[in-house]
Amino acid sequence: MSVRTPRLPRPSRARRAFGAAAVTAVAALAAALLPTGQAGAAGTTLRSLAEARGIYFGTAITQGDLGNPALTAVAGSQFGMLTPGNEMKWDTTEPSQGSFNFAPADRIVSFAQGNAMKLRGHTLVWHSQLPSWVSGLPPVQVKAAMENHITNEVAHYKGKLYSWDVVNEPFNEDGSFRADAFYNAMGNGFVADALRTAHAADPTAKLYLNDYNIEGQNPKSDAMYNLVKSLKSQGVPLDGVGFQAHFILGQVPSTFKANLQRFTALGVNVAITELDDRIQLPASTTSLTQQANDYATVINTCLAVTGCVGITQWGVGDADSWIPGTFPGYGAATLYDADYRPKPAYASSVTALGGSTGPSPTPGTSCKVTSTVNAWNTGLTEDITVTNTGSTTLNGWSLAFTLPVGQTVTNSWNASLIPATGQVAAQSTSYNSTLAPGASTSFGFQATHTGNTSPPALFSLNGAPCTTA
Ligand code: 9MR
Repeated sequence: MSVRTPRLPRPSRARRAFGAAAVTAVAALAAALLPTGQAGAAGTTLRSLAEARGIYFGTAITQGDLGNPALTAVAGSQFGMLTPGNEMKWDTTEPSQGSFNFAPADRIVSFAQGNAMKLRGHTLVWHSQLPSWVSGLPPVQVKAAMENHITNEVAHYKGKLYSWDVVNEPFNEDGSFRADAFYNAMGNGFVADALRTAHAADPTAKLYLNDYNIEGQNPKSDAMYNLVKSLKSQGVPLDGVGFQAHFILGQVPSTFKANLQRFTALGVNVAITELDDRIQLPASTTSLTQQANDYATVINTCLAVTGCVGITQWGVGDADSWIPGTFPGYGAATLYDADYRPKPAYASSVTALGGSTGPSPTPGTSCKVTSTVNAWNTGLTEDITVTNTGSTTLNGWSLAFTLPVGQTVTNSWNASLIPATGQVAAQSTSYNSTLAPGASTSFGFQATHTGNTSPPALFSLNGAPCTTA
């Protein structure tokens, strides 16, 4: 059982209202900047940073993953919430009628408890990974089978789970209900029935509806919105909506935040439940930088929405992701590469959560920065020279600075800039990573702006503050 109780997002928390070669090079660069291999500054984890901000940061693992020491080391240290990828689905838990098998999911629950992680149960009622005996039942028998399934599974895990995805993916893209075994037998009333049945079996678990392609405002999210509104008005036990967030690079919807907010306005929490961001392979410095921006956008969105309780990435590293198998030619969708080295998106996620991936300042490090801006009506270029005024040779440097509001980096030279706005880290490249005492190096970037063409401020080199000329 649990060694200690991890912190739950709860109402008392301040912001909670409710309760390629380039790939290798970039990953190696990120790893070089993250001396422990997985974390940045000592003690910094996605988990601890997220919890300090009042949200959780989770991942999904499957039974087979438990035999991978590199994977479990990252999962158990960096993530505070765990979702079994497959093991709580109907085809595993009740493969033949009335015969339950919780052993695979129990192993994942034990792993989570051993690492003081919370758990999201996934999923009770779903058209997929549904054994054929259910879809083959006469419609008149489906309701009893569904209720029996929910009652047994939820009772088995009573008191052990933070939440349940009670109903998964009920809608078609046009917002109509998916004509699965449950809808065909009971009409849309199956949703309320499933929620009530789950609540009776474990009154403390948070009950969710979960779907994909509902992150932006569109016919499908409108349908989910209307369903939630109707369920809440009937007093059906429903605590939250899960937004799977299986994104395509550069396509986080512009309506994401407003969409989450219209749901929380209905009195439910929202969660990002299956986050990934797929890249057309091979990934490049450009695509990995875009991915870093996408992850930061998702995190910043959740942090900005009161009632967004947390974020779960679907899989630990790129090798564990469902993406390459389902979308041939795409992959590299997670925060970690195939060897569990943190990618640029890891660094941007840490930064978005308020942490730093930079090393602790090396004793004897000090620096001076000069910068020049050339601006026109909508854009600017900025040239920055940093001088090592300290006594230590830097082998790999990262110059952190704050970009003025409205400036967004579009490209850079002689350094990689991540993310494109706000708190930016300019990281050395292979040919300029050594900076001896007294030596200077220059890099630059192009950015768009919305009127403020001031230079960046608050420079620090490898964690040590710089003077500006
Ligand atoms: O990650 C799961 C993968 O191992 C399974 O093969 C797949 C079968 O549908 O399900 C994956 O998880 C899905 C999740 O349960 C619901 N949303 C979509 C996810 C990706 O398919």
